[in-house]
Amino acid sequence: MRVTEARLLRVRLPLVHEFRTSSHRKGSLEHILIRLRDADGREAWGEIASAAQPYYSAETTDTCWLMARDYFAPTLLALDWETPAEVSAAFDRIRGNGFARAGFDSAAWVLFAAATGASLAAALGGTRSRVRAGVSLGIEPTIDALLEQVAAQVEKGYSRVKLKIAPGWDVAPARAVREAFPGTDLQVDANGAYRRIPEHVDSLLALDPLGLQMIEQPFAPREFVAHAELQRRLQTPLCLDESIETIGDLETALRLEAGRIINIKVSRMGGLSAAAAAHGLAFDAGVPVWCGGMHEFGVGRAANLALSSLPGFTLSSDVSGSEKYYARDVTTRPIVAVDGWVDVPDDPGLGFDVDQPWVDENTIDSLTVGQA
Ligand code: OSB
Ligand code: MG
Repeated sequence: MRVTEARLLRVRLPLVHEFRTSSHRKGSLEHILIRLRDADGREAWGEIASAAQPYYSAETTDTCWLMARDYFAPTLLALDWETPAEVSAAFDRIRGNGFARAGFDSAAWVLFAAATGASLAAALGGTRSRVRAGVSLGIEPTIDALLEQVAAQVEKGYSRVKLKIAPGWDVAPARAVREAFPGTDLQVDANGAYRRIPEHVDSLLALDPLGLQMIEQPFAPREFVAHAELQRRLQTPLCLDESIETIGDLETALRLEAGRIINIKVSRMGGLSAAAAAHGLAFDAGVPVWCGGMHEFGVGRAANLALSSLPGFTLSSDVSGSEKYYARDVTTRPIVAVDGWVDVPDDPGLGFDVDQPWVDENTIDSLTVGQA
Protein backbone atom coordinates (compact mmCIF):
# COMPACT_ATOMS: atom_id res chain seq x y z
CA MET A 1 0.00 0.00 0.00
CA ARG A 2 1.25 3.45 -0.82
CA VAL A 3 -0.15 6.73 0.47
CA THR A 4 0.38 9.34 -2.22
CA GLU A 5 -1.28 12.34 -0.61
CA ALA A 6 -2.01 13.59 2.90
CA ARG A 7 -4.28 16.58 3.25
CA LEU A 8 -4.29 18.41 6.58
CA LEU A 9 -7.34 20.43 7.54
CA ARG A 10 -7.45 22.54 10.66
CA VAL A 11 -11.12 22.56 11.56
CA ARG A 12 -12.83 24.65 14.24
CA LEU A 13 -16.17 23.66 15.74
CA PRO A 14 -17.99 25.38 18.61
CA LEU A 15 -18.82 23.30 21.70
CA VAL A 16 -22.49 23.27 22.68
CA HIS A 17 -21.49 23.83 26.32
CA GLU A 18 -18.29 25.37 27.68
CA PHE A 19 -16.02 22.70 29.20
CA ARG A 20 -13.77 23.43 32.15
CA THR A 21 -11.18 21.11 33.70
CA SER A 22 -8.70 21.66 36.53
CA SER A 23 -6.32 23.26 34.03
CA HIS A 24 -8.30 25.06 31.33
CA ARG A 25 -11.63 26.01 29.86
CA LYS A 26 -12.82 25.94 26.27
CA GLY A 27 -15.80 27.03 24.18
CA SER A 28 -14.68 25.83 20.77
CA LEU A 29 -12.13 23.32 19.55
CA GLU A 30 -9.68 23.13 16.68
CA HIS A 31 -8.68 19.67 15.59
CA ILE A 32 -6.67 18.62 12.56
CA LEU A 33 -8.38 16.25 10.19
CA ILE A 34 -6.17 14.15 7.92
CA ARG A 35 -7.37 12.84 4.60
CA LEU A 36 -5.09 10.18 3.15
CA ARG A 37 -5.30 9.10 -0.46
CA ASP A 38 -3.58 5.96 -1.71
CA ALA A 39 -2.27 4.99 -5.14
CA ASP A 40 -5.63 3.34 -5.95
CA GLY A 41 -7.54 6.54 -5.14
CA ARG A 42 -8.89 5.18 -1.87
CA GLU A 43 -9.49 7.76 0.88
CA ALA A 44 -9.18 7.38 4.65
CA TRP A 45 -9.56 9.91 7.44
CA GLY A 46 -7.79 10.44 10.72
CA GLU A 47 -8.04 13.10 13.42
CA ILE A 48 -5.46 14.86 15.54
CA ALA A 49 -7.42 15.78 18.64
CA SER A 50 -4.79 17.79 20.47
CA ALA A 51 -5.85 20.57 22.78
CA ALA A 52 -4.80 24.03 21.61
CA GLN A 53 -2.68 24.55 24.72
CA PRO A 54 -0.11 22.29 26.44
CA TYR A 55 -2.16 21.74 29.63
CA TYR A 56 -3.28 18.15 29.12
CA SER A 57 -0.19 16.93 27.26
CA ALA A 58 2.91 18.71 26.00
CA GLU A 59 1.45 18.94 22.51
CA THR A 60 -0.57 21.79 21.04
CA THR A 61 -2.50 22.13 17.78
CA ASP A 62 0.43 24.11 16.39
CA THR A 63 3.09 21.56 17.34
CA CYS A 64 0.87 18.84 15.83
CA TRP A 65 0.56 20.80 12.60
CA LEU A 66 4.34 21.09 12.28
CA MET A 67 4.98 17.47 13.24
CA ALA A 68 2.32 16.30 10.81
CA ARG A 69 3.66 18.38 7.94
CA ASP A 70 7.39 17.83 8.49
CA TYR A 71 7.60 14.30 9.93
CA PHE A 72 4.52 12.09 10.02
CA ALA A 73 3.17 12.83 6.53
CA PRO A 74 6.58 12.55 4.82
CA THR A 75 7.40 9.33 6.73
CA LEU A 76 4.10 7.75 5.72
CA LEU A 77 4.35 8.89 2.11
CA ALA A 78 7.83 7.39 1.81
CA LEU A 79 6.67 3.98 3.03
CA ASP A 80 5.50 0.96 1.06
CA TRP A 81 3.44 -1.02 3.56
CA GLU A 82 1.04 -3.89 3.98
CA THR A 83 -0.10 -3.62 7.60
CA PRO A 84 -0.55 -0.84 10.17
CA ALA A 85 2.19 -2.48 12.24
CA GLU A 86 4.69 -1.42 9.56
CA VAL A 87 3.41 2.16 9.70
CA SER A 88 3.70 2.14 13.47
CA ALA A 89 7.27 0.79 13.26
CA ALA A 90 8.22 3.56 10.81
CA PHE A 91 6.77 6.18 13.18
CA ASP A 92 8.77 4.75 16.11
CA ARG A 93 11.78 6.70 14.89
CA ILE A 94 9.96 9.93 15.79
CA ARG A 95 9.99 10.48 19.55
CA GLY A 96 6.83 11.41 21.42
CA ASN A 97 4.22 13.60 19.73
CA GLY A 98 1.53 11.00 20.34
CA PHE A 99 -1.43 13.14 19.29
CA ALA A 100 0.08 14.00 15.92
CA ARG A 101 1.17 10.42 15.41
CA ALA A 102 -2.25 9.06 16.42
CA GLY A 103 -3.99 10.92 13.60
CA PHE A 104 -1.79 9.24 10.99
CA ASP A 105 -1.67 5.85 12.67
CA SER A 106 -5.47 5.77 12.90
CA ALA A 107 -5.93 6.95 9.32
CA ALA A 108 -3.57 4.16 8.19
CA TRP A 109 -5.72 1.65 10.13
CA VAL A 110 -8.82 2.99 8.40
CA LEU A 111 -7.14 2.69 5.01
CA PHE A 112 -6.03 -0.86 5.82
CA ALA A 113 -9.51 -1.85 7.03
CA ALA A 114 -11.18 -0.33 3.96
CA ALA A 115 -8.71 -2.05 1.61
CA THR A 116 -9.30 -5.43 3.22
CA GLY A 117 -13.09 -4.97 3.39
CA ALA A 118 -13.14 -5.16 7.19
CA SER A 119 -14.70 -2.76 9.65
CA LEU A 120 -12.16 -0.84 11.72
CA ALA A 121 -13.42 -2.66 14.82
CA ALA A 122 -12.98 -6.08 13.21
CA ALA A 123 -9.52 -5.17 11.91
CA LEU A 124 -8.50 -4.27 15.47
CA GLY A 125 -9.87 -7.51 16.91
CA GLY A 126 -13.04 -6.03 18.38
CA THR A 127 -15.64 -8.42 19.75
CA ARG A 128 -18.52 -6.15 20.86
CA SER A 129 -21.31 -4.93 18.62
CA ARG A 130 -22.12 -2.04 20.96
CA VAL A 131 -20.26 -0.24 23.70
CA ARG A 132 -21.40 1.41 26.89
CA ALA A 133 -20.83 5.16 26.76
CA GLY A 134 -20.36 7.57 29.62
CA VAL A 135 -20.31 11.34 29.77
CA SER A 136 -17.61 13.61 31.09
CA LEU A 137 -18.79 16.79 32.82
CA GLY A 138 -16.61 19.82 33.35
CA ILE A 139 -16.30 22.01 36.40
CA GLU A 140 -19.43 24.16 36.74
CA PRO A 141 -19.85 27.52 38.47
CA THR A 142 -22.09 26.00 41.19
CA ILE A 143 -23.15 22.60 42.49
CA ASP A 144 -26.72 23.34 41.36
CA ALA A 145 -25.50 23.97 37.81
CA LEU A 146 -23.59 20.67 37.96
CA LEU A 147 -26.65 18.78 39.22
CA GLU A 148 -28.60 20.22 36.29
CA GLN A 149 -25.97 18.95 33.86
CA VAL A 150 -25.98 15.49 35.44
CA ALA A 151 -29.79 15.38 35.36
CA ALA A 152 -29.82 16.25 31.66
CA GLN A 153 -27.36 13.45 30.85
CA VAL A 154 -29.07 10.85 33.04
CA GLU A 155 -32.33 11.77 31.33
CA LYS A 156 -30.69 11.02 27.98
CA GLY A 157 -29.99 7.50 29.26
CA TYR A 158 -26.32 7.67 30.25
CA SER A 159 -25.62 5.54 33.31
CA ARG A 160 -22.01 6.59 33.90
CA VAL A 161 -20.97 10.12 34.72
CA LYS A 162 -17.43 11.41 35.13
CA LEU A 163 -16.93 14.66 37.00
CA LYS A 164 -13.90 16.86 36.62
CA ILE A 165 -12.47 17.76 40.01
CA ALA A 166 -9.80 20.16 41.29
CA PRO A 167 -8.69 21.22 44.77
CA GLY A 168 -11.67 23.16 46.15
CA TRP A 169 -14.14 21.43 43.80
CA ASP A 170 -14.08 17.79 44.80
CA VAL A 171 -15.77 16.24 47.85
CA ALA A 172 -18.80 18.57 47.94
CA PRO A 173 -19.81 18.26 44.25
CA ALA A 174 -19.05 14.53 44.17
CA ARG A 175 -21.12 13.94 47.31
CA ALA A 176 -23.99 16.06 46.00
CA VAL A 177 -24.11 14.09 42.74
CA ARG A 178 -23.71 10.79 44.58
CA GLU A 179 -26.70 11.61 46.82
CA ALA A 180 -28.93 12.99 44.05
CA PHE A 181 -28.18 10.13 41.60
CA PRO A 182 -27.55 7.00 43.67
CA GLY A 183 -28.13 4.68 40.70
CA THR A 184 -25.56 6.30 38.42
CA ASP A 185 -21.99 5.02 38.12
CA LEU A 186 -19.92 7.97 39.24
CA GLN A 187 -16.22 8.64 38.78
CA VAL A 188 -14.00 11.70 39.12
CA ASP A 189 -11.03 12.99 37.12
CA ALA A 190 -8.49 15.46 38.52
CA ASN A 191 -6.23 15.78 35.46
CA GLY A 192 -3.20 15.81 37.76
CA ALA A 193 -4.24 18.86 39.79
CA TYR A 194 -3.33 17.49 43.24
CA ARG A 195 0.00 17.50 45.01
CA ARG A 196 1.29 15.38 47.87
CA ILE A 197 0.49 17.99 50.51
CA PRO A 198 -1.79 17.22 53.45
CA GLU A 199 -4.80 19.32 52.31
CA HIS A 200 -4.80 17.71 48.89
CA VAL A 201 -4.25 14.15 50.13
CA ASP A 202 -6.96 14.62 52.79
CA SER A 203 -9.47 15.67 50.13
CA LEU A 204 -8.61 12.63 48.03
CA LEU A 205 -9.00 10.33 51.05
CA ALA A 206 -12.35 12.00 51.82
CA LEU A 207 -13.64 10.83 48.42
CA ASP A 208 -13.13 7.21 49.43
CA PRO A 209 -16.47 6.66 51.24
CA LEU A 210 -18.50 7.93 48.27
CA GLY A 211 -18.43 4.62 46.42
CA LEU A 212 -16.89 6.07 43.27
CA GLN A 213 -16.04 3.79 40.34
CA MET A 214 -12.59 5.34 40.28
CA ILE A 215 -10.52 8.44 40.97
CA GLU A 216 -8.63 9.37 37.81
CA GLN A 217 -5.16 10.91 37.67
CA PRO A 218 -4.96 12.84 40.94
CA PHE A 219 -1.24 13.59 40.59
CA ALA A 220 1.02 14.79 37.78
CA PRO A 221 1.78 12.41 34.88
CA ARG A 222 5.14 11.07 35.99
CA GLU A 223 4.23 10.67 39.67
CA PHE A 224 3.94 6.87 39.57
CA VAL A 225 5.18 6.44 43.14
CA ALA A 226 2.74 9.04 44.49
CA HIS A 227 -0.13 7.22 42.82
CA ALA A 228 1.04 3.87 44.19
CA GLU A 229 1.27 5.26 47.72
CA LEU A 230 -2.19 6.81 47.51
CA GLN A 231 -3.69 3.65 46.02
CA ARG A 232 -2.52 1.71 49.08
CA ARG A 233 -4.53 4.08 51.29
CA LEU A 234 -7.73 3.96 49.20
CA GLN A 235 -10.41 1.36 48.65
CA THR A 236 -11.52 3.24 45.53
CA PRO A 237 -9.52 2.21 42.45
CA LEU A 238 -7.17 4.83 41.04
CA CYS A 239 -7.24 5.17 37.26
CA LEU A 240 -4.29 6.50 35.28
CA ASP A 241 -4.74 8.70 32.20
CA GLU A 242 -1.96 11.28 31.63
CA SER A 243 0.64 8.95 33.20
CA ILE A 244 0.35 6.35 30.43
CA GLU A 245 1.91 7.58 27.19
CA THR A 246 3.86 4.43 26.31
CA ILE A 247 3.75 0.69 26.89
CA GLY A 248 6.72 1.23 29.20
CA ASP A 249 4.63 3.62 31.31
CA LEU A 250 1.93 0.99 31.51
CA GLU A 251 4.44 -1.64 32.64
CA THR A 252 5.73 0.75 35.29
CA ALA A 253 2.21 1.45 36.54
CA LEU A 254 1.27 -2.22 36.69
CA ARG A 255 4.51 -3.21 38.42
CA LEU A 256 4.16 -0.46 41.04
CA GLU A 257 0.39 -0.97 41.40
CA ALA A 258 0.01 2.74 40.80
CA GLY A 259 -3.60 2.22 39.74
CA ARG A 260 -6.14 -0.53 39.27
CA ILE A 261 -7.80 0.82 36.12
CA ILE A 262 -6.31 2.25 32.94
CA ASN A 263 -7.81 4.89 30.71
CA ILE A 264 -6.56 4.09 27.20
CA LYS A 265 -6.67 7.10 24.89
CA VAL A 266 -5.83 6.66 21.24
CA SER A 267 -4.30 10.15 21.06
CA ARG A 268 -2.23 9.92 24.19
CA MET A 269 -0.84 6.48 23.25
CA GLY A 270 0.07 7.65 19.74
CA GLY A 271 -2.50 5.70 17.77
CA LEU A 272 -4.63 2.62 17.49
CA SER A 273 -1.64 0.26 17.25
CA ALA A 274 -0.27 1.40 20.60
CA ALA A 275 -3.73 1.63 22.16
CA ALA A 276 -4.50 -1.96 21.11
CA ALA A 277 -1.11 -3.08 22.48
CA ALA A 278 -1.86 -1.36 25.80
CA HIS A 279 -5.22 -3.10 25.88
CA GLY A 280 -3.50 -6.46 25.33
CA LEU A 281 -1.03 -5.89 28.16
CA ALA A 282 -3.73 -4.74 30.59
CA PHE A 283 -6.00 -7.60 29.55
CA ASP A 284 -3.29 -10.16 30.27
CA ALA A 285 -2.70 -8.53 33.65
CA GLY A 286 -6.42 -8.65 34.46
CA VAL A 287 -6.64 -4.85 34.69
CA PRO A 288 -9.88 -3.35 33.33
CA VAL A 289 -9.63 -0.51 30.83
CA TRP A 290 -11.86 2.04 29.18
CA CYS A 291 -11.39 4.39 26.28
CA GLY A 292 -10.96 8.02 27.23
CA GLY A 293 -11.87 10.85 24.90
CA MET A 294 -10.43 14.21 23.90
CA HIS A 295 -13.70 15.73 22.70
CA GLU A 296 -13.05 14.15 19.35
CA PHE A 297 -14.96 15.14 16.25
CA GLY A 298 -16.72 12.24 14.50
CA VAL A 299 -13.57 10.85 12.86
CA GLY A 300 -11.66 10.41 16.11
CA ARG A 301 -14.84 9.44 17.94
CA ALA A 302 -15.43 6.60 15.45
CA ALA A 303 -11.86 5.36 16.03
CA ASN A 304 -12.50 5.42 19.80
CA LEU A 305 -15.68 3.48 19.24
CA ALA A 306 -13.89 0.78 17.25
CA LEU A 307 -11.19 0.50 19.92
CA SER A 308 -13.82 0.24 22.66
CA SER A 309 -15.15 -2.93 21.02
CA LEU A 310 -12.07 -4.88 22.16
CA PRO A 311 -12.81 -7.40 24.93
CA GLY A 312 -10.91 -5.71 27.77
CA PHE A 313 -12.91 -2.48 27.51
CA THR A 314 -15.30 -3.55 30.24
CA LEU A 315 -15.90 -0.09 31.70
CA SER A 316 -17.91 2.70 30.07
CA SER A 317 -15.90 4.71 27.56
CA ASP A 318 -15.93 8.46 26.81
CA VAL A 319 -17.70 7.86 23.50
CA SER A 320 -20.83 9.82 24.24
CA GLY A 321 -22.93 10.85 21.26
CA SER A 322 -21.66 13.67 19.02
CA GLU A 323 -24.48 15.96 20.18
CA LYS A 324 -23.10 16.18 23.70
CA TYR A 325 -20.35 18.37 22.25
CA TYR A 326 -21.24 19.43 18.70
CA ALA A 327 -24.47 20.73 17.20
CA ARG A 328 -23.29 19.33 13.88
CA ASP A 329 -20.40 16.85 13.69
CA VAL A 330 -17.96 16.39 10.78
CA THR A 331 -19.48 13.04 9.78
CA THR A 332 -22.61 12.84 7.62
CA ARG A 333 -24.19 10.66 10.30
CA PRO A 334 -23.52 11.67 13.90
CA ILE A 335 -22.48 9.15 16.52
CA VAL A 336 -25.55 8.44 18.60
CA ALA A 337 -25.92 6.96 22.06
CA VAL A 338 -29.21 5.25 22.88
CA ASP A 339 -29.80 4.52 26.55
CA GLY A 340 -26.06 5.01 27.04
CA TRP A 341 -25.04 2.50 24.35
CA VAL A 342 -23.39 3.19 21.01
CA ASP A 343 -23.54 0.68 18.17
CA VAL A 344 -20.23 -0.31 16.57
CA PRO A 345 -20.59 -0.10 12.79
CA ASP A 346 -19.69 -3.15 10.73
CA ASP A 347 -19.26 -1.56 7.30
CA PRO A 348 -15.72 -1.57 5.88
CA GLY A 349 -13.34 1.10 7.14
CA LEU A 350 -14.30 3.82 9.62
CA GLY A 351 -18.04 3.19 9.29
CA PHE A 352 -18.83 6.91 9.08
CA ASP A 353 -18.52 9.19 6.06
CA VAL A 354 -17.02 12.63 6.36
CA ASP A 355 -19.28 15.55 5.52
CA GLN A 356 -16.78 17.27 3.23
CA PRO A 357 -18.78 20.48 2.56
CA TRP A 358 -19.30 21.00 6.32
CA VAL A 359 -15.61 20.32 6.95
CA ASP A 360 -14.65 22.83 4.24
CA GLU A 361 -16.98 25.44 5.73
CA ASN A 362 -15.24 25.12 9.10
CA THR A 363 -11.66 24.78 7.88
CA ILE A 364 -9.39 27.59 8.98
CA ASP A 365 -6.13 26.30 7.49
CA SER A 366 -5.16 23.51 5.15
CA LEU A 367 -2.23 22.07 3.28
CA THR A 368 -1.40 19.07 1.15
CA VAL A 369 1.69 16.91 1.42
CA GLY A 370 2.45 14.89 -1.72
CA GLN A 371 0.48 14.81 -4.95
CA ALA A 372 -2.08 17.64 -5.02
O1 OSB B 1 -8.89 13.76 31.07
O2 OSB B 1 -10.35 12.76 29.88
C1 OSB B 1 -9.69 13.77 30.14
C2 OSB B 1 -10.98 16.45 27.78
C3 OSB B 1 -9.86 17.21 27.60
C4 OSB B 1 -8.71 16.89 28.31
C5 OSB B 1 -8.69 15.78 29.14
C6 OSB B 1 -9.82 14.99 29.29
C7 OSB B 1 -10.99 15.37 28.62
C8 OSB B 1 -12.25 14.65 28.76
C9 OSB B 1 -13.07 14.51 27.52
O3 OSB B 1 -12.67 14.26 29.82
C10 OSB B 1 -14.08 13.41 27.57
C11 OSB B 1 -14.68 13.16 26.21
O4 OSB B 1 -14.04 13.32 25.16
O5 OSB B 1 -15.86 12.80 26.19
MG1 MG C 1 -8.67 11.98 32.24
